[in-house]
Amino acid sequence: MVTAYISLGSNMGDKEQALQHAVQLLQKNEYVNVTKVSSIYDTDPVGYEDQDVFLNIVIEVETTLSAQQLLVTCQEIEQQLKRVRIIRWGPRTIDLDILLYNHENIETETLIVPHPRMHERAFVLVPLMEIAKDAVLPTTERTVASYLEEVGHAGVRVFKEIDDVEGFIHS
Ligand code: A4P
Ligand code: MG
Repeated sequence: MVTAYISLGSNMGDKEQALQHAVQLLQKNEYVNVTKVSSIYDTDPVGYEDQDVFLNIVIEVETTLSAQQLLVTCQEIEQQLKRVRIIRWGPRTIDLDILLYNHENIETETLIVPHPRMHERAFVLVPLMEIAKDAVLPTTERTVASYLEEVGHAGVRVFKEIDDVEGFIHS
């Protein structure tokens, strides 16, 4: 059993419902237990200018899946939610990125962990800080807190506080 952190982002359609649905699907997986959920944050888009604001969360999971299997599981959830999206909302309902997996450095064709852009993104660092303030990136042994100090909170606002995983899933 290992601990991993996953970032979820949505900027189309019912964003909050997309986040909730994705976490529900992860929790339903018999090899994954969602142990923490951050608050929901309202975040200015990073990278591409011309798009709607995002809602972002970070979750903690305990899992017996390998990192590669966890990636496939996340991609299946993206596909499952995308199906709804193609009919009604257009692209990018939900994006799931593996941030950290058991303090491992992973670099394969399909998976890089820690996520290569996480340390420069406030929309990842702010929610991660909330649920894992002592987490350390295995690449540099620097804490999430130290990266967040550098990056700052600009463009990231609390949208809704979340009390616990079950409350979020069933809200
Ligand atoms: N991949 C490699 N490493 C990982 C990992 N650690 N986790 C590969 C997940 N996937 C990983 O991803 C492309 C490929 O990355 C996958 O096939 C996988 O094998 P994708 O999700 O299909 O494509 P994408 O979402 O366009 O790319 P990516 O890299 O996820 O985009 P970013 O860089 O994450 O940017 N602004 C705000 N405020 N909030 C956001 O959530 N998100 C993005 C997406 C941009 N701006 C944003 C937000
Ligand atoms: Mg992605």
